[in-house]
Amino acid sequence: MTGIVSLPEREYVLSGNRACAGCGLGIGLRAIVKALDGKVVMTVPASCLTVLGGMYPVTSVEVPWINVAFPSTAAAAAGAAAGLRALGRGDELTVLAMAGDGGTADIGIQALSGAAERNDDFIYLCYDNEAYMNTGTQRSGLTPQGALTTTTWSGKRENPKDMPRIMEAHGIPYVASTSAVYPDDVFDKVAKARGLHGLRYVHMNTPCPAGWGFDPKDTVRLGKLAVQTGLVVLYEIEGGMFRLTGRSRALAKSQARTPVAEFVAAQSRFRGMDAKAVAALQAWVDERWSGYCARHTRTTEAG
Ligand SMILES: Cc1ncc(C[n+]2csc(CCOP(=O)(O)OP(=O)(O)O)c2C)c(N)n1
Ligand code: SF4
Ligand SMILES: [Mg+2]
Repeated sequence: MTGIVSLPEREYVLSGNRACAGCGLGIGLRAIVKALDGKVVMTVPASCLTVLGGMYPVTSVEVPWINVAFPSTAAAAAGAAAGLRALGRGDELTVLAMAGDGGTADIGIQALSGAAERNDDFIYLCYDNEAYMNTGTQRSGLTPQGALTTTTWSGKRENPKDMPRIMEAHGIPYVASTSAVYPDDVFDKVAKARGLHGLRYVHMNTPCPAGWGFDPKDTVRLGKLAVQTGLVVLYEIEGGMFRLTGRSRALAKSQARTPVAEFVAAQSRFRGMDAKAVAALQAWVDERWSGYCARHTRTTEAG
């Protein structure tokens, strides 16, 4: 396990990019590219990630990066992986498809599902800031229930899709859930994915001060609070075996989760939620959490 102070010092994401102050995406991206030693070719659709990357002829990221049409991130990555293999460079460079929650769970899911079914050889990383942020905060299939967006004026009514579970159902070799505010957890999971072959899926929760409605100085605090409540869970599934990791693993032992009400109260996107809505969200989190703990226990008991 990598500790936060032992992450490689080499930086591939330069300072002075165009993301908002306090954006969680930059924190996560730095750890991701470090875990790949910069030996990566990325495919990226329209998103805050494109904005962070910058406009030609300048860029803030020192790795090759192909901007692709919104629905085709996974298809482009499959093509890039096949091309590298044909050139005999398949072992030298990892292909990383990286898209937002809208570009993954809604608009890109068809190409992603096809690539997973074929077990194409690349890492797909969804950074989940829980709405279409680049275009001004519209709801996505991963926006949490109760959140106000410009297309859910009275709060979103539905719970988000469980994207890692959808990917697990494809029978791919590796699925992981992480958070950008735990760069060591991000690093370890991407490094592990790098050492495997086939379609590897990593889901990264990414706090967004602009869209969630909190002060940019609180990005890490909010991201950690999401994990502390059990709304975001750190885990990995390898060869069908489910394991909690990092802070979530410690929480499963202590059973000392923070009430979701604390997380809700810290963001203006939830200002429309009444006590009943918060209780419903808590019940949803509790049920999912017991499912995760039960799966983790089954794995540890199986040795
Ligand atoms: C086919 C297509 N539809 C819509 C858009 C407009 N668009 C660009 S970025 C974006 C939001 C992307 O949301 P997400 O994937 O969650 O990434 P985020 O902006 O949150 O980082 C949209 C709707 C587009 N570029 N192409
Ligand atoms: S809108 Fe959110 S995700 Fe996008 S750059 Fe700003 S803080 Fe980051
Ligand atoms: Mg998004």
